[in-house]
This record gives sequence, structure tokens and C-alpha cells, in this order.
Amino acid sequence: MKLYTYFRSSAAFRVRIGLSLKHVAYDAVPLHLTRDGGEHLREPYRRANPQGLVPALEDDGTVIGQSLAILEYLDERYPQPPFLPRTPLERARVRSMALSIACDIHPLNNLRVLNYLKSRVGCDEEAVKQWYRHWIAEGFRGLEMLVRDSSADGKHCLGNSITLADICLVPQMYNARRFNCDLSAFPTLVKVDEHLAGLPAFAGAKPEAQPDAQ
Ligand SMILES: N[C@@H](CCC(=O)N[C@@H](CS)C(=O)NCC(=O)O)C(=O)O
Repeated sequence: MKLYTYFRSSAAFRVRIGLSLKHVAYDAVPLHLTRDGGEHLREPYRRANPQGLVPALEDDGTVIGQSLAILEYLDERYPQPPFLPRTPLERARVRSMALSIACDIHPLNNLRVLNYLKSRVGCDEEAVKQWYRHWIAEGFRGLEMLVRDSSADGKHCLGNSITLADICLVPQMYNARRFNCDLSAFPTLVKVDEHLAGLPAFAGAKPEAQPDAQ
């Protein structure tokens, strides 16, 4: 398998965690998102993944984009350890938490959005940082309550094992810290992250542990 990745991409961070949890070996193909206007926006990558976003996973000659689609694919191909709980209701709760990050927080703070705010809307650096922190706080407010209700041990988003929600939470917490977000209102998320971020699959997937880290 080949993973098109960028050390700082939190969506790629999710997939790196997933591959590691499943013990799947892969070749990392780094794409630099800011150098020369972005390697992800040019050929040959653009042809392989027309969405022009990172990550993408290539398996058996087929390229799959979207981190959550990739994670569900890995989960179907390598069922152990499972990324989703057993009951339909629990699976829905996990997906709801994962999607609150992947659909409601992350896209608003993506590089292309931040670049647009700067170059087209005329926001200065401070306004862009405020935007970033605002959407994280907005998303974490609801997530904090969901995780408080569904974590069994204070170490996982739901129950007492790692799920798709945890795989999405840790990279988003990493980004929140990188942008100095105030996390004091989210003690449950901080505690879950503290536990997970130290586990080998999560620690080995973080940006500074990647070969392309700067
Ligand atoms: N929903 C996509 C998001 C992918 C995404 O936005 N990736 C970012 C890096 S985290 C990216 O490629 N950004 C490039 C850009 O904004 O130009 C996923 O989950 O894979």
C-alpha cells in the first residue's frame, strides 16, 4: 500500500494512526502542501486523486481519497482490532463524533480556507487565528458533552476501546494545541487525548515523527 501524506496534515494523521493500529505496512509518499504552490494540486497526484487533498491510499493500483473512507476500508479489510463498536447504535454514536470533527471542524480550518481568508477576504494573521480557534471551540463544545456521556473509562470517546472517534480526536487536539486554543472548557477531551496520544500507534503517527517533518 502507498499512503500519500503530509506530516502536518491531520487527515493524513488519522490514516497513519489507522494503519498502525491495524499493523499494515505501507510506503509513505510525502506531498508538500505549501512548497511551490502545493504538490497536491499538481500532476501526477491530481490525476490519481482528483479531489487534490491529502491523504489518499493506493491499494492494488486503486487510489482512495477521504480519510474516513480509507479508515472504513482498512477496517473492512483488516477487521482486527475493530474501529467501530458492535451494536448499530454505538456505531452511529462513534460515527457522529468522528464526523463532528471531520465534517464540522476540520474543513473550516483547512489550508485552502485559511489561504482564502488571507488572500481574498483580506483577513490578517490574527483574524485567521481567531477564526481557527473559534471553529475548534464551537465543535469541541458539543463533542465534550458527547464524550462525557459515552466514555466508560475517561480514556476513550466511547466505551473503553479505540474507535474511529478517537482516531479523529487526537489529530484535532494536536491542531488545537498548535494554534494555542484554550482547552480549559474541554477537560474530558483533554483527558482522553492525554491517554491516547501516548500510545505507540498515535505517537508514531504524529507530525514530528514523520520522515517529511520539517
Ligand atoms: N475530508 C478530507 C479532508 C482532506 C484535507 O482537507 N486534507 C488537507 C490536509 S489536512 C489538505 O489536503 N489540504 C490542502 C489544501 O487545503 O489545499 C479527508 O478527511 O481526507
